[in-house]
Amino acid sequence: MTAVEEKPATLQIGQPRKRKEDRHLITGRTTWCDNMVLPGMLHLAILRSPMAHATITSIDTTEAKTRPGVVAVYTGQDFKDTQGNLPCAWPVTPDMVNPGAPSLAVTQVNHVGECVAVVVARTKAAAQDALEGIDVEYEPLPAILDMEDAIKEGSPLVHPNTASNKSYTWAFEAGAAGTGAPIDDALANAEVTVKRRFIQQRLIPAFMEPRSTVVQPIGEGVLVHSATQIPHILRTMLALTLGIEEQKVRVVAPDVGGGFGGKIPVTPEEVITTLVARKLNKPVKYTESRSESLMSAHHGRDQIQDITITAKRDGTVTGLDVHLLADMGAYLRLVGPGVPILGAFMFPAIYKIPAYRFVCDGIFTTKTATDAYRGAGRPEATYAIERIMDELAAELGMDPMELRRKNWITHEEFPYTMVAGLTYDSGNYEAATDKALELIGWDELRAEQKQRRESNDPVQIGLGISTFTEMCGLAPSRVLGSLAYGAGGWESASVRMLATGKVEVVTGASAHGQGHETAFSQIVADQLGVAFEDVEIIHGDTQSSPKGLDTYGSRSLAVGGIAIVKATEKVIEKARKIAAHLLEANEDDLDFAAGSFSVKGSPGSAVSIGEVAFATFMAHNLPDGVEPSLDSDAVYDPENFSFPHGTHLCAVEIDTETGFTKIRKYVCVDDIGNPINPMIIEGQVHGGLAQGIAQALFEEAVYDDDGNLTTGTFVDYTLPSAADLPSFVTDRTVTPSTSNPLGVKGVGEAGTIASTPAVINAVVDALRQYGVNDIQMPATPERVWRAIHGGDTASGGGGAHRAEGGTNAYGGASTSTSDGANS
Ligand code: MCN
Repeated sequence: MTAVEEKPATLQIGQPRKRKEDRHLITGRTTWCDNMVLPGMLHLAILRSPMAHATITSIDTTEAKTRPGVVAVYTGQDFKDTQGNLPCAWPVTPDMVNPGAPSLAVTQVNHVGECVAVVVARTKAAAQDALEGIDVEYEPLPAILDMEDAIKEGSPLVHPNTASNKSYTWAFEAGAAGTGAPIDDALANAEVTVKRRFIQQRLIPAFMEPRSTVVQPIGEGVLVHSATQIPHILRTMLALTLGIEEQKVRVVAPDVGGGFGGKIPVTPEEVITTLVARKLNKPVKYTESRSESLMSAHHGRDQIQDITITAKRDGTVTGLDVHLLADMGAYLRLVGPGVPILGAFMFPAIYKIPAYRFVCDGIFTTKTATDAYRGAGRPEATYAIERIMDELAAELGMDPMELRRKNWITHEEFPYTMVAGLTYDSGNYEAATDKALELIGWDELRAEQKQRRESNDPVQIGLGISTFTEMCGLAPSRVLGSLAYGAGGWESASVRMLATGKVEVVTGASAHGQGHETAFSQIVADQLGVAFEDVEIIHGDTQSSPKGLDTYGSRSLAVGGIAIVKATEKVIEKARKIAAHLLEANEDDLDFAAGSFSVKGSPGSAVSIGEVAFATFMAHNLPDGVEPSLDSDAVYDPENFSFPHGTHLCAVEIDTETGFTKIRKYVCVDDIGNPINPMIIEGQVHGGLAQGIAQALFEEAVYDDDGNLTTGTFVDYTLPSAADLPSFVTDRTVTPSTSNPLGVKGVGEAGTIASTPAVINAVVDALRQYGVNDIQMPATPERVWRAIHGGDTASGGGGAHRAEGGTNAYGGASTSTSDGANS
């Protein structure tokens, strides 16, 4: 038992370990899909619809077929019997209308950018050039862009096979447990009522690596490499959609450069590449251009929110009534219909609201389909409730923080069952808020605000609050089942001790920038008492990791991480049996600490888990009936969601002469339970903040009246850069989750969910003195200027929100805003 190299075990959980995966990501010594070159590989280019809505009357591919290097040209007609429909796994109501979504249009196009024909050629350039040789004739149909118009009697239909442009109505109504308070009573008897319409503009998940797929036919099956968040789900869905036996489909998500939800669906491009590769029996690669990505990869948000809050004069909230119109775009994507429904559980947020109603209509328009985008339904809900709490405070003449304190769940009241049905296991809103107020210097800022108002300073200050919570760690399978979601919420793990004491861990989570290899290694190192460096995390390949439900909904730690804990516990139990045998002791007399089994009371009599692994490999001296392997599997189905929360405070300076908004200070105190890796957490929060602030101030997908995306490049779709953002002050309180053994809550979406209302509340706070009580996002300088100087605050979107001359409004002080190396 000496072949094992012993390393001192140190406590890893809670340490800011540098990310293991970054060396190869940063140096490019890695596999991105588009880097792959296979013998005989062909390249695919896609002709996309220039029309928002049209009948395809003819497609002539003759000339394209004669172009140099071209191997084949296909249209929807070629695959009309084999392509099936793209899967939608979330039929939110039994009568939800799903008109079907072909990957390659056959008779009609329903949004600009829809796939119409493909060229397969020996080089990418040849394929791209030959697209010009395809002649498509379209008979235009009316573009349908406005959700309210789309559901008016007599509106033209997006899909000829549906009776209306409404896909579904999902409704929920409840009075808080024991109160039975109906919302209609709350509305009828309210002392104070505040109504607002908030518009969640359409956003584009602009991941760093464009989508890319390489498909290699192997016998009757396929090996699919794809820049996807969901290799396991993609495998099952490709099998079901294309009728390939599932065991013959292997999906690999190699290193994936970000997703933010944008790589969740099964995409038309993945299906088309698979169809073409099988038809030609050759490996085929497709990588989208950035313009294709912005136009055709799914979009996020796009909701009209009508929200009414009722309260007593003393500020006690008595009811909340929410009606959403949610733009599905032209088709239902994998989880698109369910995204706004996730929000249904989050509108009541942290407040004890006795009566609640939520109704959501999912609407078809002739725009790119929508689906999950970082936060998926929860940023929208958080925005609406946190904005309307400020409006209620203004109506009552009350301090907005005081109103929140009056209505939130106090820390003694946990666990607390919300009116929307969720039971929040733990939280301490008071602690996070007190810390945030102190960090930002709230009272001083209020004093300065007063002074600037009185002196009519051209630069005015606004202060914004977001005391948010969210549900993540998706999700208990039975809850998903009750919501008609088409999969479970479990996650799997395998932990294998090798002969040399090193450890291989297979996880069903599929990282695309989150640093799982590092955080999961930290957990395993502490559990087994082995060195952090001795743990290898294997993921993202359905052959080596056959069971999994992938990465989204900030679930990988709170679900996948716990599966790993459970598997290590089983390994330790087995090791204990073998150790007892080796030490000639009773199992119950052994202690296990820091990777070593020792006999209680005689610490000199000990054996390390590495030695046990070696003994297991040798198998010369194992207890009777014990198999010679030291490994175990676990599948963990969480008992509850996790509920991160926090207080985000934002101070903005508004130049009343230019309308430019500068974030003077942004402070967030997040509570995500026990931290595994504070450095990763910090990165996740920074990236999340950048995306949430981007919604507030910068980004909007804009369509013209004909349904063309006019923000189809990064010149027009104004993604902020680091120079556009301030240095963030981040801190934490720790209130462990009581629903999982690590006490952890997710962090991957928190910054995005919390930050948008904090910023807009600050902007409105600065503008309230001019009679302004709302501003349409993104709050561009033009919109802010119009709000101050009188006029329409809804127009003026899509414009750049940059400091003049492109200089950094933050004096070059911006820190990194990335989530990690590849986000
Ligand atoms: N973590 C931790 N301690 C905690 C909570 C989390 O150390 N108490 C670590 C985890 O171990 C993990 C990371 O933080 O390394 C994020 O964990 P988690 O909250 O479980 O989220 P997921 O890993 O499931 O990631 C999904 C989440 C989502 S839904 C989006 S969208 C998003 C995000 O992660 N997209 C991202 N962060 C992203 N980061 C990058 N770089 N790129 C994306 O596309």
